[in-house]
Amino acid sequence: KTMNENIAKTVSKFLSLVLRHSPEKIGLKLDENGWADVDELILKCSKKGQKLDAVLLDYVVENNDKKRFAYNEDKTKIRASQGHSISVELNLAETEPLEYLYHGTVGKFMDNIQKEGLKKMSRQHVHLSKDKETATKVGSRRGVPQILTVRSGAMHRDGFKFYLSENNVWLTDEVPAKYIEFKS
Ligand code: HQG
Repeated sequence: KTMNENIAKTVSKFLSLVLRHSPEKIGLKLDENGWADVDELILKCSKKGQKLDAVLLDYVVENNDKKRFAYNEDKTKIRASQGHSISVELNLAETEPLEYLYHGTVGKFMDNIQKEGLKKMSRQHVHLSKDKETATKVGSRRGVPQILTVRSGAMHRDGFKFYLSENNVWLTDEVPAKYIEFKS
């Protein structure tokens, strides 16, 4: 990996922390829609040891592997496109899902998921992927991946709502166990 990519990854992790979970760590305020002021973010990151300027921030927003962050139209504000644990209103449009979506997890959670379905846990939504490859990557973060197939079309017909984040992660409030196929 090039030096640039390593720096960009470090910055991405730091931004995930402050824009999704703990803005107070650097004394940053997010508005109710999760937006931070760009100049304030740059200043407060730099003060707290994460060197950052407008060029580097642009680079991270543009080249981030999952497009985790997005600017507003005039680039005065920035937010995480999904993955928050703090409560923010992203105002995502409800979107009709594909017939099947996928969730990557690990074996130790399977008993619980079979009993109570997929829950948001510490985040604002359950995260689902449009293909098994992506779900496999998500599951691999925690160990040997187990891929669950979610009958999202049936859920939608039964009244469950789905949202598509700006970076193409499917989000929903919960997935009851009866909509999950445990053999993939
Ligand atoms: C599991 C990454 C027990 C769930 C990825 C998961 C994703 C349960 C863990 C995004 C459960 C929660 C989110 C239940 C769910 N009992 N365990 N009832 N229901 N679980 O990190 O989906 O790189 O909050 O299977 O790409 O792993 O951060 O969710 O293993 O999009 O941008 O509880 O994070 O994106 O873990 O990952 P997480 P996730 P970023």
